Amino acid sequence: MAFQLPELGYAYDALEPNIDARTMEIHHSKHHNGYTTKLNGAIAGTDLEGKSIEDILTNLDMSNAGVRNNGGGFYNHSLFWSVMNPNDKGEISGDLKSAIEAEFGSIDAFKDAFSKAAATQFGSGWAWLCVQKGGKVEVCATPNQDNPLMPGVTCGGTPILGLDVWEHAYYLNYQNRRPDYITAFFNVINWNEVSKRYAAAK
Ligand code: MN3
Repeated sequence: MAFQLPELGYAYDALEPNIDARTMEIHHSKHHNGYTTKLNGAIAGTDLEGKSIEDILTNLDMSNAGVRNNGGGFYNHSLFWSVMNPNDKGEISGDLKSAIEAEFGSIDAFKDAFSKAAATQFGSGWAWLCVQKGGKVEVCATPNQDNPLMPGVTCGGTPILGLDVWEHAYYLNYQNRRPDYITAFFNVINWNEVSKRYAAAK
């Protein structure tokens, strides 16, 4: 069974004014769709066909550029859409809140660290909140479509929150103002989903 482009679960304009509808439509129906199609092409007829995306990325041969770029793109965007929701934002609470406070000292300090990682990733890439076995959380960033599941990526554990900082994610509305886009992202994070992913991964 080939990988399918996941649905957003909300309308393209649902994240306005934080993320505009045109950006969401192009990002999902063109960019993410392209990664999905190319991933399917890259694994067709190989022993990766039929494996889960997590399995493929965790055991990836990093010299396999087709699967690295498109498998990363497929997984990263699927996570990204799921951790945003205009109707079900929730709050940072429970075990996740405790883990964040233990690592960063406060929620505000975590937001600063995440925003800094997103703002200082040079060129295209992603900022992450990851969780290691045992529940310790970490903020980091990766270039291009790499992510923390991939071998040798110096960024620990399972990603539970990700922010796309490629220009295609924000340029129509924010142009060069990446920091404004990062600030707006915090208005639409679905903390209930992030908490669920924390509980599953720790
Ligand atoms: Mn993208």
